[in-house]
Amino acid sequence: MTSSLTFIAHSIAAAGTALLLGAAAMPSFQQDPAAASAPREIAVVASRFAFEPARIEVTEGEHIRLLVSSADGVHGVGIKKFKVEKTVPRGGTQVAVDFVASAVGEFPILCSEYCGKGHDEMTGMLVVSARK
Ligand SMILES: [Cu+2]
Repeated sequence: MTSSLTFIAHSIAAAGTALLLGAAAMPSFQQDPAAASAPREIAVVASRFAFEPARIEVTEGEHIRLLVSSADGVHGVGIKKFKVEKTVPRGGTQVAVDFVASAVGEFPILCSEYCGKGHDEMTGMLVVSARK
């Protein structure tokens, strides 16, 4: 019984929906907030031609979930270092992008879908600082 509940909770987390509900229902998710099990969610809005926030600061080893939505047309979000590559549809639907910030440094966040004449300038920066 316990293992099937755990499986269900993991399925909810993997689907990227109702994570907070899942965490509330499953106290095991909250036993160590610093641990990698519960991702840190960061909302990002893509628009012509910028990401907001343009600079995202995280700590090495953190499990990050970017919730990316578009304020206008189709965009993409790409962070090559962490093999992130997702299309962000028009209409404001949030796309969940999960990764572990496993390397220290500054990594460009690029729009991976051509979105107009400012597309090439549409960049953000993921800043991963060393764990203290
Ligand atoms: Cu774009």
